[in-house]
Formats: sequence, C-alpha cells, structure tokens
Amino acid sequence: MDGVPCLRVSRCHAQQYRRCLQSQGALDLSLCVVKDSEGTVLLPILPSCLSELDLQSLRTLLASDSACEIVWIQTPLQSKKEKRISRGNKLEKILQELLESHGEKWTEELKGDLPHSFQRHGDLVLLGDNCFALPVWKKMDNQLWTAVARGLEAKRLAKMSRISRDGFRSPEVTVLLGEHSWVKHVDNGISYEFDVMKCMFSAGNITEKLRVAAFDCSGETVVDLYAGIGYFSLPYLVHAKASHVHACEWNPDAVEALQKNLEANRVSDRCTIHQGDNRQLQLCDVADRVNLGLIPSSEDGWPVACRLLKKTTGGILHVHQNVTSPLHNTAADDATHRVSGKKADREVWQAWADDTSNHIASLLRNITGALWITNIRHIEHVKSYAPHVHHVVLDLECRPS
Ligand SMILES: C[S@@+](CC[C@H](N)C(=O)[O-])C[C@H]1O[C@@H](n2cnc3c(N)ncnc32)[C@H](O)[C@@H]1O
Ligand SMILES: *C1O[C@H](CO)[C@@H](O)[C@H](O)[C@H]1NC(C)=O
Ligand SMILES: *[C@@H]1O[C@H](CO)[C@@H](O)[C@H](O)[C@H]1NC(C)=O
Ligand SMILES: *[C@@H]1O[C@H](CO)[C@@H](O)[C@H](O)[C@H]1NC(C)=O
Repeated sequence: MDGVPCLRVSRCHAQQYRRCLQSQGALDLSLCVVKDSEGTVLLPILPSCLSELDLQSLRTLLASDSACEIVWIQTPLQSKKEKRISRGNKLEKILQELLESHGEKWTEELKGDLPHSFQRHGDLVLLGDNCFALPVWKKMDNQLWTAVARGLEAKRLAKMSRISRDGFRSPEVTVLLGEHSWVKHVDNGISYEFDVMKCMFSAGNITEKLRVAAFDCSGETVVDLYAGIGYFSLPYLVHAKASHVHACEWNPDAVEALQKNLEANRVSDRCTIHQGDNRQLQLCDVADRVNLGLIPSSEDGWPVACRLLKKTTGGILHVHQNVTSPLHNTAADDATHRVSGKKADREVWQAWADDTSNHIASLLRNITGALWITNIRHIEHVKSYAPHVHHVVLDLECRPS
C-alpha cells in the first residue's frame, strides 16, 4: 500500500496518543500531525514501527474507547523544520551537480559559501551578502542564479549588501534573476508593496506593528515621523482607526510605495503625506499621538514631536530607541547570570526612559512656555541585538499642567 501510515484518533485524545507514540519512538517527527475534516487527528507513524504497534494495548493504556485505527494517507505534510532541511539539501544537491558539470569538485569550503539565511518576499528570495563569494561561482554565469532559484523554490533572486548609510536606510540590493524587484507582503490583513532595491521592510518589528494595531485611536490625529512604506501608518489607519495620519518621509522611493499602499488598503483619504525632512515640518499643535519609529535613535525628531502635540491637551509619544546596556562580567553563562542580566537590562531601559521623559518635559516647556507633566506609561521591548543592545519603545504621556 502506498502513502504514510497514520493513527487516526479523536481530537480530545490526540495529545495523549501523540505523547505515547513519541515515547515509543513510533511517531514520524518529520511529518506534521494533521487534523482532518471529520474532527479526528492523524498521527504519522514510522512505517518500520507499524508491525510492533499494538492498537489494543494503546487503547487500554489510554482508557479510551473512542476511535483509534490505522489509515494511510497519500500526501503527508512535511513539518516546517523538515521543509527547511530538505530545501537546504535541495539547493546543495543542485549546486553540486552544476559544479561537477563544470568539472569542479564539491568541497566543504564551497558548502560554507552557500546562503545560511535569506529573506523570502513572495517569489523573490533576497540573499545576504556573505554568500557566493568564492571565485569559482563566477564561472557558472547566469546558470548559477537559475540553479539557486530552483534550489530555493523561488522565481526571482536578489542579493543584499549592507543597508547604506545615506539616511534613507535604502538597502543596497542587486537583482540577480527576474525582471523587477517590487514585492508584496501581507501581514495582519494589511498589504505592503515596495521595491526591495530601494526600500527596506523590517519584518522584525511585527510585535510592535501588532501592538499598534491593537490601539484604539478613534477620533485621534496621529503623526508618523518616520513613515517608510507605511509599517506603522497603515496599522494606525486600518486597525487602530485613527481619524487622520500625517506621514512624514524623505525617501522618494519609500513615498512612492507608501502612496500605493495607502491606496491598496483604501485609507488614502485619511492620510496626508509630508515628503521631506521632518525636522523642517511646518505643522504644529495637531497631534494626539506621535510615532517616532527610528533606531538607533529618534532623538533628532523629539523637538518636532513636541511642537506637533496639541498645546491644550497634549498626547502620547511612542519613542523608539536602540538601548545598549553596559557589559557585565559574565564569563559564566549560567542561569543566575542570565536572570540578573535581564534585570540589569531593564534597569538601563528605565534609566533611559527617565532621562528621555525629563528631556522631553524640558523641550515642551521651552517650546510652549508652559509647564508639562510627562509620564512613562510603558516600555515595550521589541527586539534584541546581541549583545546587550535592545530596541525598545517608550510610551510617554505628555500633558500640559
Ligand atoms: C527605520 S525606517 C522605517 C521605520 C519603520 N517604522 C520600520 O518599522 O522599519 C525609517 C524611515 O524614516 C525615514 N527618515 C529618516 N530620517 C528622516 C527625516 N529626518 N525626515 C523624514 N524621513 C526620515 C527613512 O527614509 C526611512 O524610510
Ligand atoms: C525595525 O527593525 C529593523 C530591524 O529588524 C530595523 O532596522 C528598523 O529600523 C526597525 N524599525 C524601527 C521602527 O526602528
Ligand atoms: C543599535 O545600536 C548599537 C549601538 O549604538 C549599534 O551598534 C547597532 O548597530 C544598532 N542597531 C541598529 C539596528 O541600529
Ligand atoms: C530648555 O531651555 C533651557 C534654558 O534655555 C536650557 O538650559 C535647556 O537645555 C533647554 N532644554 C532642552 C531639552 O533643550
């Protein structure tokens, strides 16, 4: 019989059976557990263990009188981990063949020159800059990129060097295979399109995007000082229901993508794009909320953010910062050290937040000539950059007193 043997069990006993099979070494961990339409669960069994499987005693063991039978399925699902491994192997196999067809030998050095990580944007794979550096690849010409695309199951290929320091944060990207470099991402019901050659997309900030999406900003005017392609402006408009968003951005390519994305998500009527340097922005006294999403620091944007807040009612600033904790003497990597390391990090974030809060209160006072109270509402941890560098967001409530 073809296919993969599975134990079909009722959903309520699936976990018990799974554990039991796993402890007997009979569960095929390379395949996914599948829920079928009849309310039962299929647990993939290693064919070699099938003959030793004693269904009767399994049933007795789990005191279950519900369904428990062997079925065969034709199209099992590979587990995610297994998929990654087989993709990696596929690439390796294809490249090995290509090299050998050019009379070259497959070596460990070549293996080490394969991409270890990459970003997938739909059918485009964006490779990092630390791969395919060895001269031998040059001999393969375009054949190489067609083979890599096949190995990674992509249609288009591009390669990244580092994010440039031109202030636009544009990645330096070269297209290796394919006609164009526009890609589309859909996350949390919002679609983002952009040109990977000209703008960056930070999938890493997903937790912050989800947090923003959960805000209730109905009736509010929000200013997004570093809008990019709309990473935060869009969740403010689509999910948080902001009445209006002013989106500032100085990179014309990002502005082009932002415009498209506002239209694609049908929110352009509630957004004004201010193209140019936000420090020159003429707008003031309009905002209930200002988003300052720039790392390593958004400090250049603090004065304009203060001018933007409504003078009579104030509002909330979301201040992003890359905060670096001093290195402690952690020769040992034991659990106690790690815990105290975390605590030390939090203290550093708190200290940074206190400083920022005082600094902004002072700015507000200088700008408006009135006294303001600033209040730390929350410090959100977005991401860690080892070692001891953390991207955090401070929610700072600012009210005239
Ligand atoms: C980090 S990126 C996009 C940030 C986005 N919030 C994210 O999650 O990735 C910051 C954006 O701010 C823009 N930018 C930086 N400084 C600016 C300034 N002074 N005025 C206007 N835009 C600026 C850059 O062009 C870039 O698109
Ligand atoms: C979001 O994270 C990326 C790295 O994943 C970073 O480069 C980018 O600047 C971050 N955006 C903000 C708001 O700081
Ligand atoms: C965060 O800041 C540290 C130190 O200032 C820097 O080395 C690192 O590159 C920064 N990371 C990002 C993504 O800005
Ligand atoms: C506010 O003005 C005072 C007096 O001119 C100055 O000392 C202080 O540095 C200013 N605050 C900020 C944050 O610029």
